[in-house]
Amino acid sequence: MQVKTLIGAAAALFAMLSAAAQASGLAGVQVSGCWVRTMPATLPSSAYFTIKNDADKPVSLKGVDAPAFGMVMMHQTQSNGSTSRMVHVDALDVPAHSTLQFAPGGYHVMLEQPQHALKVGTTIPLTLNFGAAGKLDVQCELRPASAPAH
Ligand SMILES: [Cu+2]
Repeated sequence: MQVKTLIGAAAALFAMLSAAAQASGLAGVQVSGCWVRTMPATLPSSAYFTIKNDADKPVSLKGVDAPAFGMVMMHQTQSNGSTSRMVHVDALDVPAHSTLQFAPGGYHVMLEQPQHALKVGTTIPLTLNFGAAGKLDVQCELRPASAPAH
């Protein structure tokens, strides 16, 4: 079930919203298709993207920064029948030659305390922190709360 969801989300990637690694420690690592489900200011918004690691060594995502928000956390939604809950994620490994999806129903970046009004259709920057390997910046499209998962 979850794999199916991830594949569906992959189909929604925006090639134009991609970031190439600048730091040599992240050569071969790309972040693409970033978008945000934009919620009213009192509710958390969520960011989704795809990390593709074409390098010969694994990388580890240690955290995400979003200057547009006061609080940023990596979460995983875990579903168990009719109930689902969110679990905090400290770090996520992306093995060599593999892809990691942040997608509705799975991994997401929870964004709280927006620092200014969020305008659907515009973009906000996100910075993915891979520890000693370096950081990657990506622009994320603000989509409405009703945006389909894929
Ligand atoms: Cu969450």
